[in-house]
Amino acid sequence: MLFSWKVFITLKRGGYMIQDKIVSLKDIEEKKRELTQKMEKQMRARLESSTYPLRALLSYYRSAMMEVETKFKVLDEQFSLSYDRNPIESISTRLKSIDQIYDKARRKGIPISLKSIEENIYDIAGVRVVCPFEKDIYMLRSSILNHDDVVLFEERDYIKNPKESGYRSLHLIIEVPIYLEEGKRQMKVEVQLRTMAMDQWASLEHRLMYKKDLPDDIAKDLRKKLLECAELNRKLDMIMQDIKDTTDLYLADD
Ligand code: 0O2
Repeated sequence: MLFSWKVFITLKRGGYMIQDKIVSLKDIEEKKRELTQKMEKQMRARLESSTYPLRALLSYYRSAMMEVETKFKVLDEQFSLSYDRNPIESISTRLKSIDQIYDKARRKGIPISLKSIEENIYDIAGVRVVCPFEKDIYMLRSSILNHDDVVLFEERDYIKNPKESGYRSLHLIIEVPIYLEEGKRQMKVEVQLRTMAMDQWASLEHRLMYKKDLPDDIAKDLRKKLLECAELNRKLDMIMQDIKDTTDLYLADD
């Protein structure tokens, strides 16, 4: 469709000239699309440059997480060669999302800045190691802390001192170096070490109750049941460890 359009053109020397021009609707649509694309590109560039430092920090955490995961995989490999058994059942990793980081910063009442996030939030990068037996957890703890590039920053032993909920796991916050173009950088990684029974309990409890808002009476009843399950799991771990120790003794005598 064609129609006549009065176009105002700003001349370099100032003033206006009115010019009759025949413009098609297709041309207008094309121009509109070009302008939208240009604006989107500019907005994306602005957004990317403003979030770059945070994305860079997350990528450092991801690298540190990979380093720690590899360290555990190597320990597992070496242990399996020496003792014909794997002390690690599974390893999983997770990086907190930007939203989760902001939520935690708000919850802890710390300023939302890169510096304060890095200084105050220790579980941005997480590595979860699930072991068959409780003694494997402490063996792996000693082995990883023996690495001369690993520094223990904080330790919470929720196996010896379970949480009120019944939650059990060994939490280590360790610092490991990552090597960047501009040099070495120490990064914190949270390691959660658990047995299969502890992991099963924590995964189900996480889905059912953890940080959920339930009516008080129902929550109280469910918490009691989950505590009973945690106790059953503790006994299960104890018996399994006992069976393992006995078979080891028997095999050693053989
Ligand atoms: P996700 O998604 O598993 O990472 P906070 O994170 O502030 O609540 P804090 O003091 O920083 O707690 O650390 P804490 O309590 O030593 O360990 C937090 C992590 O341990 C949680 O991470 C859970 O993974 C796990 N955890 C702690 N308590 C419980 C519990 O009662 N039940 C279950 N299922 N898991 C628990 P996130 O970030 O909350 O979750």
